[in-house]
Amino acid sequence: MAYFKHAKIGYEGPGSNNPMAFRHYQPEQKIGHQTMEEHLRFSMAYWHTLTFDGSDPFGRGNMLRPWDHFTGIDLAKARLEAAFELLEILNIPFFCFHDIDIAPEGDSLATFFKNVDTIVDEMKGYMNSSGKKLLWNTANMFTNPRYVHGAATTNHADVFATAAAQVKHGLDIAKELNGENYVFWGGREGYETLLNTDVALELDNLAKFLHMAADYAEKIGFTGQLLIEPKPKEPTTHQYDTDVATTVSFLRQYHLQDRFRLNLEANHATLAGHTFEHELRLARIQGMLGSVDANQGDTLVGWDTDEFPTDIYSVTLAMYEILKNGGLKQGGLNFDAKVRRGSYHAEDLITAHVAGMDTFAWGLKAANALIEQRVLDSVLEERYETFSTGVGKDIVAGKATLESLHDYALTLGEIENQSGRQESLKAKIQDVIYSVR
Ligand code: XUL
Ligand code: CO
Repeated sequence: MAYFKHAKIGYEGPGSNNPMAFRHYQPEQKIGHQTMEEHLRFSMAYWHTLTFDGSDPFGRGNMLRPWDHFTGIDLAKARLEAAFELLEILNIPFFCFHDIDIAPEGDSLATFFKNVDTIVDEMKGYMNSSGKKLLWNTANMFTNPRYVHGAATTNHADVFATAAAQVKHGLDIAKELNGENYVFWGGREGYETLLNTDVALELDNLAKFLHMAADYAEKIGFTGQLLIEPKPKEPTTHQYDTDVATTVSFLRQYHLQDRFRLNLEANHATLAGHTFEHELRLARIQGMLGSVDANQGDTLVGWDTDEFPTDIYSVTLAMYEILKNGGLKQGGLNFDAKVRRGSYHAEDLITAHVAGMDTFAWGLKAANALIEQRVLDSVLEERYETFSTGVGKDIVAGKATLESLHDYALTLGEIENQSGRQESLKAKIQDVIYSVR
């Protein structure tokens, strides 16, 4: 059965007025040494696209999907079919899911795992016939009421054990489906108040949990990357994996830094008070950039709106960091993004992805031009020039001491600083963005 009566989206170029066509995304187009498809590795998020019904704290679901007349495992099978139709129409090579997105939980953990396995079996068939791949899967350890106080950071050992069971099952699925990554987003791994929380025990337990997961992945020969997705708040007030800096320091403290990398989401960065590119930069320079959840937040509100990414300026700077990282490698660009409650037509699911894919394709072209023209590299070279000779070179080489610098400083006259030229740089970036259009 065809849920979407639409042919595969084609490229029409920047002059097109058709929302069902790409202006920038041409999978085969070479940018540098790789094609756009190889650079971008787009992925569709099952939860926002196949299961989200538009509900918010003030209103019930308003998105009636063409598969919604089914229930239970039949609904799960219908969604699966629709998912692979959408991947085909959009020419998206990867997808991501949580265990509870793909199958009903039933009334016990054993039934849930059985339901998931039934769908995974069918999923494998669709994957084999379509060539679509799993970017990552994950265990949802935040929706079921048992996780009210956390999963790996719960106060209840039986909840911890149940979470461990879900992750074991998730890693088995990742291995079975040849997933390129496996993600840990700490849904309720954080706390509301210190008054009832043993932070030290919870952090130690979280580290133990992650070591167990990495040990098991190794044992079963799962070769995908294990990724942690930082987020500062929502649902808990104080999430343990607040941002890149906090998460990397946690990983180092518990000797997990060689076993995990990071999955970075734009809206999580802005919730943490950072730009998307800041988080990407910090991960990149530490060799920790694993994959990306491509979306954007509304900076006027303080929650995770998960909008489709359409901000070309931010996306260009994000693609700049990704290219400077040497690409995403096993990672990809997963649209962890949902259509607005007002965009409730099934067709909006297609146009939203087209908009996001096109923004990233355009951003890729612009970022590549920024690198080829050495726009920012030459700024850095000039701006930090004093560290390439004399006393600066000694500082960088670790040869200077407080005493040697004291003696040197006393010989100095007035120091002449240069302008940072931020405004003209921003204007230059706009020039480059519009020149590659
Ligand atoms: C929540 C979020 C999740 C993770 C996977 O904010 O981003 O969807 O990406 O659990
Ligand atoms: Co995410």
